[in-house]
Amino acid sequence: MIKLSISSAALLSLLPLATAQSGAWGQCGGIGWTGPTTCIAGYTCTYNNDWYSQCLPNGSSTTATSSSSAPLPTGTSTVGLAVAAKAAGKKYFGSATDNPELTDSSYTALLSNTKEFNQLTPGNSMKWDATEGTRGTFTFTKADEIVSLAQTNGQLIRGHTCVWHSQLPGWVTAGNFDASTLTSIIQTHTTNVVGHFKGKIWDVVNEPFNEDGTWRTSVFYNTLGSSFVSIALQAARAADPAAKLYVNDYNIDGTGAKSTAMVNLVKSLKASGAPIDGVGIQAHLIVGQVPSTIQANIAQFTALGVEVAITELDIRMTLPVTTALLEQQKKDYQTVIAACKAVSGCIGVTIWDYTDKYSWVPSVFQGQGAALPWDDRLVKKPAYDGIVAGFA
Ligand code: 9MR
Repeated sequence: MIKLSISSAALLSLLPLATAQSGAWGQCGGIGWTGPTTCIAGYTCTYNNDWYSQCLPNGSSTTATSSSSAPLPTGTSTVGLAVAAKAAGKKYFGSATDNPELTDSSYTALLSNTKEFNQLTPGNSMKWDATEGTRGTFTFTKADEIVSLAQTNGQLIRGHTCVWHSQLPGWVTAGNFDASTLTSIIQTHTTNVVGHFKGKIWDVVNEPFNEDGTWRTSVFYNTLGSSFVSIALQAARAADPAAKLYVNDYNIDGTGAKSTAMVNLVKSLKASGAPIDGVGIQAHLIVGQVPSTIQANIAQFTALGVEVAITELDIRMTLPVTTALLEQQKKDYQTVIAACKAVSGCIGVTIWDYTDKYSWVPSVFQGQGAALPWDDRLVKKPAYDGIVAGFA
C-alpha cells in the first residue's frame, strides 16, 4: 500500500507541469475562466457560483452560511484591505485574533497576509485575567505569541487592554482595596503590561461609560471615581513614552449621550494635562443600523486634538444570511470606512476578527452572526468589496 502511493507520487511528479494548480483561495473555475482547474495539495476546487470556483481547504463546507441552496453573492475585489487603507492615507487595516485560532493554518495564512492586514489586536491575551491572574505575577506567553507573529509578518499591534471592568481577576474585584492600594495596583499592572510591549498603540482604558453617558460602576470607578482613567494613562506614558494611548468604548459610533461623555472625558483629560492620544470607537454594529452621524462623530473627537481609530468593527445580522442582508452589509461597511477615510485624524480600522468562523457574535447574540467580511469558509463576502469601496 505504502509502496504503491510512493510510486504513484513519483510518477505524478514526472508529469509535465502544463496543468499548473491554483493556490490556496485561488480561483479554479467559472464561466470564462481559462486558468487552472485543480488546486494545490490540501485544497479542493469548490463551486461557489457559475462564475467562480475557489480552492478551499479540504473538508470545508460549501453551505456553511447559507440556509438555502441558492448561491449567495461573494466579494470579488482583490485589492487587499490594508493596501486600500494605505492608499487612502490611513496607517493600517487590521484584525483582532486569538491564540486558539492560530493552530488553524488556513486562517493564520490569511491573517498574515499584509496586503489584507497590517495590524493585529490580541482579542483576549493581553487582558488583565490573562496577564496578571495572580497579584504581582505577570504572564505574557500568549500575548507574546501574537506579538511575535505580528512582528514576523511586519504588522502593527494594538494592545488591548490595561484597565477594564471585565475579564478582571477576582483578586482585583473582590479585594476591597482602599484608594491608594488600588491606585498602585492599576499602576503596577499598566506599567508591567505596557512596559513589556514597547512601541504599541494601547487601549489603556476600555468601556468606562454606561449607555446614558454616566460612569459605569466598577471596582475602579467605585473606589477612585473617574481618576482611575488618568492614573492608568499616566502609568502607561511613564512605562513607554512612545506608546499611543487610547480610551476605547462601544456605542460611541454616532453622536449621542455616550459619545458626548467621551468628548467630555477627553476635554477634561487634556485640561488636566493627562496623556491621551486617541479615542477608540469599537463599532460593533448591526446591518441596516449604522448611525448616520458616524463621520460627524469621528470629526468631533479629532477636533479635540486626539486621533481616532475604529477598533473592533463588525456588522452583525439576524441569521439566516440572505443576499439582501449581504448587500446591505456591504453598504454598511462602506459607510463606516468612508467616514474614517473622510476624517484625516481617523488613523486606521480594525475588524473584530476577519472571518465569521471566529466571530464572538453568535455566542453572545442568539440568532445573529455573519458579521465579518470573510464567511466561515474564509470566502470573501460582498462586505469585503464594501470596505474597498469605502477606502476608494
Ligand atoms: O472577542 C472577545 C471574546 O473572545 C471574549 O469572550 C469577550 C469576553 O468579554 O471579549 C471579546 O472582546 C471584547 C473586547 O475585549 C471589548 N469590546 C467587546 C468585545 C466583544 O465582546
